[in-house]
Amino acid sequence: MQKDTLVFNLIRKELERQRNGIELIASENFVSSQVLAATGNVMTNKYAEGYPGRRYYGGCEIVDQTEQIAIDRIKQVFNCEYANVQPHSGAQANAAVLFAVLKPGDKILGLDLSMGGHLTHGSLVNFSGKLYAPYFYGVTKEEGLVDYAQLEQKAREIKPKLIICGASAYSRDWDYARIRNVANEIGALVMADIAHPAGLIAKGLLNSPFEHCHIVTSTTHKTLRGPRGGIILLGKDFENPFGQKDPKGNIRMMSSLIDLAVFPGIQGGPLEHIIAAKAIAFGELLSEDYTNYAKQIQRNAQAMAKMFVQKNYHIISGGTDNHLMLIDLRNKNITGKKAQETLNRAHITLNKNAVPFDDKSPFVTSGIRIGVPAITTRGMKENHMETIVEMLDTVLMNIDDEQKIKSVGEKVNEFMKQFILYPELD
Ligand code: DSN
Repeated sequence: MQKDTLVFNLIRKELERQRNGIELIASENFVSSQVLAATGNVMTNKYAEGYPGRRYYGGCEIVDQTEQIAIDRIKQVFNCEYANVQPHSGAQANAAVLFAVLKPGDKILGLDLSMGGHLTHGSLVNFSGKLYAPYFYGVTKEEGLVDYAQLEQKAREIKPKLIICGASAYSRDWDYARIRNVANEIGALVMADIAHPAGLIAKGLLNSPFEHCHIVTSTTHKTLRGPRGGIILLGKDFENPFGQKDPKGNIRMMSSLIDLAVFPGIQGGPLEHIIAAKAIAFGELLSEDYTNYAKQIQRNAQAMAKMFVQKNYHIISGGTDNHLMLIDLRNKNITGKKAQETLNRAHITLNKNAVPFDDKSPFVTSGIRIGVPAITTRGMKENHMETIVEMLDTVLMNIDDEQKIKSVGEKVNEFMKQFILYPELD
């Protein structure tokens, strides 16, 4: 077979783009070289429907071992009783949980997408809003904090079967205990989607949902710094409250319902090469290096937020507890779309984002979301945050000056040379 230079050249260009630019997309990161190497391995050839020790195909004795290592390590990371490492993504992890605990038409209550929520928490354009009956809580207009009073009021009024917490553009910690209290009152289950802050939770830098939330899901590629994928976790396994029984007539445990929901419920063969890469990444999470990394994320985010505030940028909620911040650009008279597109030309990558109570469409938006996990992986510290804020501000304050934008782009490329990425690929 002839080497496909067309596609390999594009992969090479993407490597150069990642090396030369400043990556501020809050949901992206750079995996370690060993995780990267493992994402392209021969386990991609293997069918392994089922779970370790109980597969529908022969020849699974080796992938059984990598999958079991991934399960054991992530359980150790979060000190939890159960893990399913097969979801192909965070969306699949959430789909499996909803499939396990709900029937079509059941009510769910999640954070509104336009207030910082996730697509799979009931958005009307997503399966979660089409198959189930979605209701939403938001954030307060004044402080931009989760409106727990509204959540409680809606929970009591609507009586959803599942309350979902977790966000994709929210910079503050969560009060999981308060959500569990109202869930207990109305007999609902609580699912926490910790895709964004998972790495900080793993290291005890943010509240842990495990004590209070029945089910926890996450992606593996954001702060957890693994390959793209999802996981489902239970702090403590429990008998399913719907009375579902196994063929012997015993009430199934929730872990069993979730396993069945992932496979054969919504997925077929697991991506065993990616599960091997997850196993390696989960091993890294247990290291001292990762602990230092997680602490640096928080320090960098706080340093960056402070500098933006000094330059009169309006950060929703006034600051950050985690790895990201959401900036409302209306006082600068710039849309999120224009900011994203212009910064992109200066090799600074981030995404436009709706801000709470936004008056612009999701394609335009009034804000930008900025995250520091990727630049922290590149080796940046608090002093580098100052340089980045300066460069970003120069672009935004000279948004129609192509010469200035080009010159910031050149500075970005020069600045990034000191942060070596994947030297083994040269
Ligand atoms: N789309 C992902 C994000 O960027 O946050 C998850 O919602």
